Amino acid sequence: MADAAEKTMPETATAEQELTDGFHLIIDALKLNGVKTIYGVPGIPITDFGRMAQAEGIRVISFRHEQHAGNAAAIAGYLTKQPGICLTVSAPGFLNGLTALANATTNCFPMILISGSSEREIVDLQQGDYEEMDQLAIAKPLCKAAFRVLHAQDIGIGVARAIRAAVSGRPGGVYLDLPAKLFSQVMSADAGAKSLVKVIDPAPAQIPAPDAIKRALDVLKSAKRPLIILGKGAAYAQVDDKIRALVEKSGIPFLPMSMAKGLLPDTHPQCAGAARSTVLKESDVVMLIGARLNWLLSHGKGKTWGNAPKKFVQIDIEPKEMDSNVEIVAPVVGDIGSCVDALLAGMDAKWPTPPAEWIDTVKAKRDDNIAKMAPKLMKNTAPMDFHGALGALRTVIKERPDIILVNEGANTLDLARGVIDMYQPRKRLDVGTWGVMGIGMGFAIAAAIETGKPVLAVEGDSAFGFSGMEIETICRYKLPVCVVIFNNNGIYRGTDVNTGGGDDPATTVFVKDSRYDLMMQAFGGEGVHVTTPDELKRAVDAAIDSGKPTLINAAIDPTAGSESGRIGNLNPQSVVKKK
Ligand SMILES: Cc1ncc(C[n+]2csc(CCOP(=O)(O)OP(=O)(O)O)c2C)c(N)n1
Ligand SMILES: [Mg+2]
Repeated sequence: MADAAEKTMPETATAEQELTDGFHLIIDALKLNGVKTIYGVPGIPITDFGRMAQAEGIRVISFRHEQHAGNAAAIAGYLTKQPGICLTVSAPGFLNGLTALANATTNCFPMILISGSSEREIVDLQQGDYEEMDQLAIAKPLCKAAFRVLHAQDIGIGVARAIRAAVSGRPGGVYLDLPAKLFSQVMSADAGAKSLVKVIDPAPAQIPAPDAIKRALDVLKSAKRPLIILGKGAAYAQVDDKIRALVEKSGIPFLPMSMAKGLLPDTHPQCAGAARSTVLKESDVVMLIGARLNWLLSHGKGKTWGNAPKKFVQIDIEPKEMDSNVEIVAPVVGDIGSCVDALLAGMDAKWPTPPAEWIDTVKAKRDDNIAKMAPKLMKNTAPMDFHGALGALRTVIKERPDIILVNEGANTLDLARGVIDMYQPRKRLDVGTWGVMGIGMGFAIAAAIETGKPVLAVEGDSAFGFSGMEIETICRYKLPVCVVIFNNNGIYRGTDVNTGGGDDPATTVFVKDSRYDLMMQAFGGEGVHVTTPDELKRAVDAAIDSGKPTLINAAIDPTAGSESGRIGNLNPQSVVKKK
């Protein structure tokens, strides 16, 4: 149709008839590429843009702080494999969103931070514009790619580049800088429409080399005590059935990293989650699937990995990941679906199962650890300790495995990860690679919006504080989110005292017995205070049944936690004795 119009009418005449502008071209470019939701905070120069996007059918979720909008976009990207979009105002809003962008990049979540910015001419001469900042330069080192669009006719290409950069190869955060002037730039609607780009095959398959597959299979075949480690890259790939087939065909015990829990159920007979230290120490061949040998796996060496010689096979889309910490004897570079397909194709019907001795060792350790834990999870006392409270939540997830669990804190995180079994892929969302506090409400909001499933956010009282104001957002959008605060009066514990002896509280404690549930009531949500695991279970069940925004203040014994949860060993020590 556009071609026909062009033939009969000179371009100037078309332009007089119908115009478009930056606002609409950005919206059209996003819609053309399937963007359905924008997470952001309004203000100059993007307030009207948000309104127009809403008018054009994009869902625009307004937050109270950009970091949480950014975290929402990031986890939307993880859950959907489409880049999540975060929209911020210039300078301070941009900076608030930047933590989430950097965190997304670190975690390989695809997102695009779109920020309005001030006028280039003034920013570049540093003449003191409203919210002046060279945002592109600041974003660059913290994300996978960063682009700026200066002309309306480049919006289509700019958006396309941002999308492709976010999702292709190893996914990550992308920054898109849109100066205020761009929004009101005008061009002919016809030329504008033609300038838009629909990104074809944004994350193309990357097929592994046949030699690499053969090498990997040879190493696996030679193993006496093999182990598979599943990372959140494996969960992100959304090739759940293939991964399950590979694990089951190989017969190899698997260890899920935190966000890969549920990719295969934690109750699967091959799951070695409850025998983690044994399998890391004693395995001889380890195949990493979408998991990196970073600090979370002690860099693949040292005490955690024991003295048995190890060979590593690694499946990753990023070639630079290989040999990042230790030698990888069989690197398999490609997208996880293609790599798993090729491995499966190379495993014939006679593929040997791992020696029974190894399987028995892993099973014995796992059963033993599970049996040791069981009585701790059944304690129904007040005040609750972490295990008693988590025992109740464990049952909730067992009964309702499609709930999405968001989890942050120190003890609240580490213990929940161990106690709460997951049964379905991508149902556990947590602090990820950095162990960052503050993802809670942003992740919970996006999880509810993107999946339509109920969300249970299990939050340390400190962790919750980082994004707590977003409970208003949860109430405003009437989201089926139940927040449980493990309230132990502080960071790690609520019992520390001021080491200087003054009137100020210790650095790690909060107001004693705070009633976070009353905050929720202030916004019209349900607020419940509980003191026993039974009460906790009843309150969570009621919240999930009703689908109403709910916050449960769960009083936890303030003495129950330990310093830094499970990673206290990372605290530097002073040679000077503690006073
Ligand atoms: C952005 C950020 N700031 C600070 C920290 C350090 N930190 C780690 S855990 C934590 C809070 C732990 O307390 P809480 O959430 O109450 O969990 P608890 O151990 O008490 O269950 C903090 C502040 C962090 N990880 N990230
Ligand atoms: Mg706490």
